[in-house]
Amino acid sequence: MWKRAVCAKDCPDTCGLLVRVENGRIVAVKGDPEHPYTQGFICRKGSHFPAHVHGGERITTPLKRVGAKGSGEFVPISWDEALDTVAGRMRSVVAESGSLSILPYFYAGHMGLVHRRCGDAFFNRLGASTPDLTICSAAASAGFAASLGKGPSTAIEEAAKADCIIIWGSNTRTTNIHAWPHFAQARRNGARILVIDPYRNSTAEAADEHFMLRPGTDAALALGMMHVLIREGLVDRAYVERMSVGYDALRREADAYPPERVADICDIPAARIEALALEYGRARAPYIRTGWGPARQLAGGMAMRTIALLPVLVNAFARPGGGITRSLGGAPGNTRCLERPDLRPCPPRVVNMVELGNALTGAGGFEGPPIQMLYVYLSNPAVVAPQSRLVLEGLAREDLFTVVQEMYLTDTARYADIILPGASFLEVADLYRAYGHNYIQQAEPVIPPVGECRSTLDIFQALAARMGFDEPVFRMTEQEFIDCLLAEDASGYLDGVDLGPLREGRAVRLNIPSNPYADGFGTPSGKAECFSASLAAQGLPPVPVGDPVRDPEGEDRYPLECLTPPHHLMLNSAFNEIPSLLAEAGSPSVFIHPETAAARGIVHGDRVRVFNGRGECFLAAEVTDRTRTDVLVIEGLRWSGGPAGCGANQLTSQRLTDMGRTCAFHCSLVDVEPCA
Ligand SMILES: Nc1nc2c(c(=O)[nH]1)N[C@H]1C(S)=C(S)[C@@H](COP(=O)(O)OP(=O)(O)OC[C@H]3O[C@@H](n4cnc5c(=O)[nH]c(N)nc54)[C@H](O)[C@@H]3O)O[C@H]1N2
Ligand SMILES: Nc1nc2c(c(=O)[nH]1)N[C@H]1C(S)=C(S)[C@@H](COP(=O)(O)OP(=O)(O)OC[C@H]3O[C@@H](n4cnc5c(=O)[nH]c(N)nc54)[C@H](O)[C@@H]3O)O[C@H]1N2
Ligand SMILES: [Mo]
Repeated sequence: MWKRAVCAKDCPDTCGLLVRVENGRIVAVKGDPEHPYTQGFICRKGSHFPAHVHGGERITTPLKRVGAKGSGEFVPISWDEALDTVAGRMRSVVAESGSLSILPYFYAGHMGLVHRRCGDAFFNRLGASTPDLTICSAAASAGFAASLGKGPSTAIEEAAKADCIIIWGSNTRTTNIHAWPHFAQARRNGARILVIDPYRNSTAEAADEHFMLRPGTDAALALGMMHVLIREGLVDRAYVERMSVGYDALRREADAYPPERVADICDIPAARIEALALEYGRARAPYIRTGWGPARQLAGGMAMRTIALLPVLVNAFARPGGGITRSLGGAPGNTRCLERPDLRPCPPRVVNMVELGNALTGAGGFEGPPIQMLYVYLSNPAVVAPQSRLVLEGLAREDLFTVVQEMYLTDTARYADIILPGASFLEVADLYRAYGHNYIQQAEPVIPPVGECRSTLDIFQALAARMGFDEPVFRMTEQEFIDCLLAEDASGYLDGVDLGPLREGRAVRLNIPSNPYADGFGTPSGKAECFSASLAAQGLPPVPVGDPVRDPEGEDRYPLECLTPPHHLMLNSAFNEIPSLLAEAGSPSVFIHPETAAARGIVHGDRVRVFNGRGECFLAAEVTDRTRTDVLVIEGLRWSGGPAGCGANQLTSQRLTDMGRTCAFHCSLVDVEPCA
């Protein structure tokens, strides 16, 4: 029998799934052909969900550490002992150091609206520190919002009608695979697909043209395109007058970016910049898909903001198929019923999750009560957070008590004092939104929790009972939270929406326009903001500027930029637990340009050490012209199983981006050498 489900992984597509169950076990997973957006196909990772759920290494009982932190030596204990130990430790930490010395750390291991945020009420009631959820999209959102306002952008399906598609810093064919059929449809109708990315990723391989720019130079490239659009009279002056503010200031800035200057900054020939701008400006329906890549740079907010103004200048929003996409969808309902900030006994202390290394070690001028207890769920910070060496040093602290709720013995779980076995997404009910389309869907458990595993909500409700928290929210069920989200909609996304099909497990289209910018902009002025007073108020340049910002700790010491984008067969650090996928992915490797390799005596297949002042990483050399001479690329986040391994975040820094206070994951200066 095939049961309907929803993929809960952190990917824009949030696929509709069909899951086959035999004798209580999941034996096959495929795409649901009736899902209106994901249309019956799924990624290679998804077809491995049977192994993800039933893998031999899955943790199925609570565990207590018996060896040194990091050693991975644990013994099974009962749930009562595990929960009593955690609650007892919470009480003693609160008594001795205050509740703010407890830090919950979670991100997106499970994207369901209920289970992802069901720890919020608990930690608010406890008065714990609050993690600032900045690790992924904050710079991209902030940059985009400064120009076009908050909220969903152009629906990807629209792009099927475009005649010029620019994929700007997104590896669509790996990270957002259901977008590609729409782009391919446009191509069959004559559109060209242009990719702007510092390396030839799987999307650039399939494109019509690839602009292999220097990392961090997108704002300059966009200003150079504007320069040409203005000079050639391709700007829709009437629209810009009516629907934007500050165009004259932008025009003056763009004046200073003729293609010859931009060519030097971006390392792309002036003639190609000129041609790119003309193709975009003369298109009937120009469409841009920005990924998050350009935002994972120190001036990443500015990069996104500048790119987002291009469609304004040509009024792409007036042409069917034109527009710009960053993020879609939205959480319907009143998410406060889950988050419950009203339960806090004391003012919050917010800890940026990018700066976990500092928070755990007191480095970098970390202020306030030191962290005495770390509670990790739906995240693997030893692998995904920047500057791993510092994170691991913190996790190794003997005086830190660490709880990790996990399905597998990840690098983070190895440092836990107590591990709580988490149920997988196929073992729980939840409501899902997506960030790559405008549908929501509800899923019921396909099988009961494996072994003694428990859902995230179950675990927090059990802990709340032990802590004596008696507010009704700590007795609510999954279904009650889902009902509450759907009943108290503050977003307007449910207006006029028939929720009937939702109860049958089918995807339902939210009330979100496909071309939202046609109706105006969610900025303070209600117009597109070439000049942003709110950026000025934050001390940031109010008008786009094109100066790239490089990793200051590496300047003059390490000559190569290092990018650490997603791997096709992994999802951030997830799927490292599946041996067959790891085998298919091959040894962890680094892309090195042939000239760069030759200059260092490195040949294809050599074991190399990539390093900078923050850390080092041991990988196999993949000598290839898919990257630039000055750029190394490490695709994917691998588990190391120990401190000195292959995790790319050994090399990244905790330095925050210009907007959104997020991580500049693709902005690290490094060097590489052969291993002895
Ligand atoms: N298979 C797979 N799919 C995934 C994920 C995964 O790990 N694996 N992760 C999921 C998550 S959480 C997210 S947020 C999304 C991310 O999806 P993407 O936006 O596709 O990923 P990014 O890491 O932001 O990198 C996108 C591209 O930006 C490029 N890039 C880096 N620096 C620059 C720059 O300065 N300028 C330009 N123009 N490009 C640059 C990188 O080389 C990369 O090709 O994907 C989701 N989907
Ligand atoms: N260098 C570098 N670092 C990056 C990035 C990059 O591009 N480069 N990308 C960044 C981005 S975009 C993001 S979003 C973050 C992601 O950061 P995280 O959200 O921490 O990423 P994951 O690796 O998916 O870790 C989720 C963990 O949750 C567990 N898990 C998954 N599903 C379930 C479940 O149903 N129940 C339970 N109990 N556990 C579950 C998984 O086993 C996994 O260990 O990483 C960031 N880190
Ligand atoms: Mo992400």
